[in-house]
Amino acid sequence: AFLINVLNHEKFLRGKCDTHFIDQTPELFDITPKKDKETKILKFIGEKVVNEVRGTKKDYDIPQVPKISNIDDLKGTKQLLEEKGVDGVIDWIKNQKKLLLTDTTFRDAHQSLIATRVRTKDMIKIAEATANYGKDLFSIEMWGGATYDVAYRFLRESPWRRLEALRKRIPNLLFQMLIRGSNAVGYTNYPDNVIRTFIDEASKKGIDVFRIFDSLNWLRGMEVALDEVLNTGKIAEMCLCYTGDILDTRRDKYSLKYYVNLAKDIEKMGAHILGIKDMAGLLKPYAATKLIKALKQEISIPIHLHTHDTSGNGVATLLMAAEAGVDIVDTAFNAMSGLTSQPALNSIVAALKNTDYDTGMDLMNIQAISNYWADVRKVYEPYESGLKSGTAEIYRYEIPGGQYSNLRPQVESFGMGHLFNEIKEMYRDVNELLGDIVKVTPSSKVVGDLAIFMVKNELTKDNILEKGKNLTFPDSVVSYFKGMMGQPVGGFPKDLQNIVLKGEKPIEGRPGEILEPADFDEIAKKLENEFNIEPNMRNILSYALYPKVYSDYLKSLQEYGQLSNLESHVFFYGLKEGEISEVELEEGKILIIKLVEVGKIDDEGLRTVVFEVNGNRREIRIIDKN
Ligand code: 3PY
Ligand code: ZN
Repeated sequence: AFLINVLNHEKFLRGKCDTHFIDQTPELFDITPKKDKETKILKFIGEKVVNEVRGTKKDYDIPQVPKISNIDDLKGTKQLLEEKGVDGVIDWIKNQKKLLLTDTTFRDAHQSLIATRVRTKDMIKIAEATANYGKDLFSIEMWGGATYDVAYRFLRESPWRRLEALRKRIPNLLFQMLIRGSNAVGYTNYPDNVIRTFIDEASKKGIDVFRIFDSLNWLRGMEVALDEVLNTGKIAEMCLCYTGDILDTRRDKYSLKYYVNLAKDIEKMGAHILGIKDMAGLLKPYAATKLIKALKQEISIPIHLHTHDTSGNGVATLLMAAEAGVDIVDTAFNAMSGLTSQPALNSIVAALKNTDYDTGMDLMNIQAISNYWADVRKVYEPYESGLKSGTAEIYRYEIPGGQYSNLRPQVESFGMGHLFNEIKEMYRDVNELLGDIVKVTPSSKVVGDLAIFMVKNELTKDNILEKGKNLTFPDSVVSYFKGMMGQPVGGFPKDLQNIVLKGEKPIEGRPGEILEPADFDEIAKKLENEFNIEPNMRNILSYALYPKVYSDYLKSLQEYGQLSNLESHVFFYGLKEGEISEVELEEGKILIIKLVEVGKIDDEGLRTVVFEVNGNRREIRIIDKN
């Protein structure tokens, strides 16, 4: 706090302090922890207002949270797991005629529609209503995938706190997470001790269903994660990732037979549920019938279908799958569904009313939840992809939902927006060059990175072997060819592998076998010494998974404090002059912050931002960086 006072002091900011400055300025010692937190938050808002938003903030409706009661009486799938164990849950699933639903609004829906930006605060507000009105759901997917990274990196909040906060408010439903096999919630293979400890800790903190996949459908890449989930007594859902088109018999690499064999292996390995992970939304409605029917004859574990609605055929695919006997499907509340997200939950519920598959959910109730999300979504408008309609071109490009909606902004950030169509075509060419691979994080990132790299360097699939000899390929591509993401179906194309690796020898085994275990004690010491935080397994894991991102988050915490209690419109856009917002600093301590005015820039490039906090005037001086 002392340092903050110094840094914010007018004399210091103007560079007018000599060695007596600290001795002669007693107000620097006016430190209380509360004031310190308050100053940090005002500084954060001040910087938004002065340097990022600059008077452009819009008005936002207050999202209406449906009024509910009796949260304590709720009993759902979570209690079933606690009382009857995994076998009890699996038997129960198999005995349901109704179609069971997972809601992905808290995870994949916003990952695919608005770059994973939904903040915990917006989830907390609707959590109790979701527990009540969604009491017939099978599970809530609320963790994993990109959410872990983005929470720290862009939202400056802890994913562990999200898990804890939602668990407290949704005591009745299974919580589900997506784990990328040996890549955990990252983009690269991690040592086995990181994978195991991460799963262990996630399970203790409230994850019940672990959806495990490998980005190349390489079973060995899922072994460690599966084994650890089985140790925890939670539910192991192992995936086959769906690519290609089983209706097109000319494409025989990923045929019906391929998937059936893979599913049988997954069942043999001990998975409790088979996940069909259709990350790009390529499973056409009639293909769903064919696939589910065949699988139902060959395996006896329940089947959980995940798809994306990128083509607009998603609801049809789910209905055909239901008809063919699928047990559980992924959907998102309507306001967060469609396009690159999951098919629409409310619409599926309506479609199945008065049929054998009736989900039992109340349409008016779930409408209220969707309405809430419709208002929340407006705050995240800058993160929307701009896609306005479903597109059948996804069958040509096979780009996963989240990547498809992110690709244009990514390409534009390289100044290559005008080459967007070329890059999509190149994505297809790269897939062919690599021998037609499964494309999902992180293998999809390899294909995307290589496509952009090739367009940038004027490489084509015909000249890459010649022209690529003298080029250094992107890190993800090198790592892929080294075997550090596992082994693709059918192996690597050897000639391209030689060009990329330039003589380095690839590995053939499981990367986790050669990676040094992470040294948790060492990390603990580092956290203590460098960041002055008390280490626990959660923050040790965050450092092990994302050292740079997590360190930056801790630095942000030191500078601005906890920002998770700010309203999202304030977190993203600050306040307008005259606008008031409440922030709960800590349990029961509320700050009512009003932005009074932003002063004119002075000779030295500073602006005084005037606030009223609980009626007291506060001024914060901010350097105008523009
Ligand atoms: C993820 O890995 O985050 C995905 O959602 C892949 O589809
Ligand atoms: Zn998905």
